[in-house]
Amino acid sequence: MKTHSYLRPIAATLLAVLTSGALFAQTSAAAPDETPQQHDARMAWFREARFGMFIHWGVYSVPAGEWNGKTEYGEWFLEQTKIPVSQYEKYAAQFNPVKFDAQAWVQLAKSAGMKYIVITSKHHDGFGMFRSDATDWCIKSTPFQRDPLKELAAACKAAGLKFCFYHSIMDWHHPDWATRRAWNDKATGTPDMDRYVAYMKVQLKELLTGYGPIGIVWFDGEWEKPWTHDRGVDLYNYVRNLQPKTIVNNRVGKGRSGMGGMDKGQGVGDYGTPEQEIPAMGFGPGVTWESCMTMNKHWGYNKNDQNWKSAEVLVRNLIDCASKGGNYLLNVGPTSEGLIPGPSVERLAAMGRWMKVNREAIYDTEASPFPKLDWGRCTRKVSGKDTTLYLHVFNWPADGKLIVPGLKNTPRRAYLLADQRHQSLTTGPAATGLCVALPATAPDALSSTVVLKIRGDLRIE
Ligand code: FHN
Repeated sequence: MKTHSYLRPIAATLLAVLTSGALFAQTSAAAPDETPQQHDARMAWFREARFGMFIHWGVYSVPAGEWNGKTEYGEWFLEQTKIPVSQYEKYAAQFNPVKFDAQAWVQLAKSAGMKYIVITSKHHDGFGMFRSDATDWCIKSTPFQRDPLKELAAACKAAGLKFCFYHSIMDWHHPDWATRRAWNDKATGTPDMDRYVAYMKVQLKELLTGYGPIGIVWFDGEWEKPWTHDRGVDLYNYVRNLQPKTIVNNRVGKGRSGMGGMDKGQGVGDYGTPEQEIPAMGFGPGVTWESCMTMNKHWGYNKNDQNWKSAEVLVRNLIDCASKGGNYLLNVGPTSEGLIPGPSVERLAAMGRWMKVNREAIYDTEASPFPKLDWGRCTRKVSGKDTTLYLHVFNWPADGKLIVPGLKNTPRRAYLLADQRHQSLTTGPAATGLCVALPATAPDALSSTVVLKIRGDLRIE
C-alpha cells in the first residue's frame, strides 16, 4: 500500500518555500493598501450576490457516515472514530468519483440562483482535493486521476459564477500541526508550526496561482491553540498579496466568537461567518457577513441523514439573511461517486423556481428598515431619491390587509412581483402604518413579494 508522506514532498516544499521566500521571511508583506472606496469595490460582488453554494467533499464521503455500526459521522469521521491515520488513508484508494460532472454542479448552483461556489480544497483531515506538489495526501493518490477543483474553476468561469475555496488551518494529518492526535500513527518527529505554515503557504500558492481568479478564500479550523492572531494576520497578507482582489473570511484570525461567527476583539479578515444560525438582527451598514448552513444535519455526505430542511425553510432563510444585510451559503455534501444527493437537487430546483420570479428582491439589496415584521421580512433598494421596498410575505393576511408598521409614506406604486403585469395594489394609511390591500391567495406559498415604490426619504414612525 503506497504510504502518504510528506518526505519527498518536504523537498518539494523546501524548494517551493525557498522560491516563495516563506522560510526565511517568516512574515508576509502587508496586504495591498486600499481606501474605504477600494475596499467597497472589492467587496461589491459579494455583497450583491447574497447566495452561494458550499461544497463539503472529500475522502470522508467514502464511508458515507457509517463505521462500526454507527451512522452519524460526516467530515469529522477521522476525529470522531479515532481510527489510525494509516487506516483512514485507505479510503483514498476507494475515492473514485467517476460520475463527477463539474458543469452539472455549476449549472445546479446557477439555476438555484447562486452566484458563487465555495468548495473544500482541504478539510481538517488534511486531504487535498486538488493535485498538489506539496504532498501525496491528495487527489493524486486516488484512482481519480483528474483535478476536480481545476474542472470546477473552469466550469464556474464558463457559467459566470465566482470560484472560491475552503481551506482548513487545522490539519489532523500533517506531522507539523502542533496538536497532534494520538491516532496519527503516520506522524513522526516533533511538530513545528513554522514548518506547517510554510507548507500551508505552498498549497495556498498552488491554489491562488493555478486555478484562476479566486473569489473567496474561506478559512476554517482556526480555533486550536497552535493558531494565533499574528499567524492570521500574516496569512491574510500572504493571500492578499497573491491575489489582491480576493476576499478572505474572518476565520483566518482568532476573533470569531463561536457559532455567532462575528469578531469580538481583534479580528482579521473581510467578513463575519455565522454558522448554522442567522443573526437575530443585522449588524448595520458596512458590516459584511455570510451565514453558512447545512441542508440536513451534516456538511459531508451521510447516506443515512434524511433530516432535510424544506424548500420553504431554505427560501425563507435566504430572505432572512438578505433582510439583515447578509449572505446565505448553503451546503451540499456530494457522494464519493461525485453525485449531489437527490433531496439537495430537488430543494435547489425549488429555490431556483422561486428566485426566477423574485431574484430582484434578493440580489444587490440592502437590509430592512423595519426592526421586526410579524408577517415576514423586507429588503430594499435605494437609487437616488427612490426607494423600493420588497415585502416578503410569509404569513398571508386572512383579511387581505397587509399592515406595514410605522410606514408613513404613500407609495407611488405597489404590486406583486409574481404578477408580470405589475397590476397596482391599493394602499392607504392605517392606524399603525400603511395598509396594502392584497388578493385572497398568496401567489407563492414559500414567500410572496409585494413591491412598494417610494419617492423621497423613508418615513417610519
Ligand atoms: O469543523 C467544521 C465543520 O466540519 C464544517 O466545515 C463547518 C462549516 O462552516 N465549519 C467547522 C465547524 O465550525
